[in-house]
Amino acid sequence: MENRTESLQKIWQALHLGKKFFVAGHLNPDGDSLGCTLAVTSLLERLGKTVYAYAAPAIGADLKFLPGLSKVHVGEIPPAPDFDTVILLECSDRQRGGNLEAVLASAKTLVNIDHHLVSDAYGHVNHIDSGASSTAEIIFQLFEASGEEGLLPTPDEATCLYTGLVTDTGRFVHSNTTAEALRVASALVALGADIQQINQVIYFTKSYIELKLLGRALEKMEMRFDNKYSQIILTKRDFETFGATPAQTQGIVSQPTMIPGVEISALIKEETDKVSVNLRSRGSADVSRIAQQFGGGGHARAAGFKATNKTLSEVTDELAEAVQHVVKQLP
Ligand SMILES: [Mn+2]
Repeated sequence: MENRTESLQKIWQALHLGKKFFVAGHLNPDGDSLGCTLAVTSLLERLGKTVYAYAAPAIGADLKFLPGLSKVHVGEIPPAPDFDTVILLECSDRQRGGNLEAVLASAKTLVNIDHHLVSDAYGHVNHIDSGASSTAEIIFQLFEASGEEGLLPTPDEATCLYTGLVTDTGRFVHSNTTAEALRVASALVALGADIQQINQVIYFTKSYIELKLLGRALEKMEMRFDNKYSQIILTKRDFETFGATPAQTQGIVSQPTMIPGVEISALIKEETDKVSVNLRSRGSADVSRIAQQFGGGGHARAAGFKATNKTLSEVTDELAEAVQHVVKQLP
């Protein structure tokens, strides 16, 4: 990346020049994607701009507390888009935002702000900083680069950005928890980010159904390959028993990696039309490579894939074979 300050200045030029903005993150937005969409939308409104904030469905129940969410058009793209400036956040390629081709084509200026390791420079203005913990960290740096105007996030904007930071760093646990990430977090708290609410809603709220499903999952946890591999299989019947959906399994796959010696954990879910798999690694094994063998992807420590033409037992067996191969090579 070119000099960070210069690159942020170019974004500011685009913000000042534009009048009619479209702002969006990626499909099925996470905390970073949605938090940044809301913070940038609010900033643009303060600058007197017309803004169309967009998010593609669905928005997770745990993010519904974010201030300003009612302004976001969920899944609704205007029929004849005529935005002069489009800001895409968190999108490593121009398709990540969903079905936005007409919107992107209408833009005189496309601004791309992202922190993914592999990211296309598809915008007229590109700010891709893979050293940043989150896009929220970059947006805070953008505020700091506002120069004479001295613009800083409002308490609501700070809440949105802190949500992006805390979720992308896994509550300041993942390896992207840098000194800069913590500096930005500290500044956001000083600016009034409502961390009590964020923590309560995102980390200390689970439904009865989710907790019952977690109980079933832990009961069904199996250890294989010298206790280095933990496998949890949730069948259609398990979901039916509690009236749960496969989306209500957040956090389950990470539980077994707390057991000393477990290197890889898999959550295998039998869904109506597919089998989906979440993988976690304690750090020695790269589970994204396993996921890739099955047409999926992700990061070294967190990855996944979906299989549409295989039975639950086929996926389970083929995955175990791939895992065994990796586990054997670990020291
Ligand atoms: Mn992110």
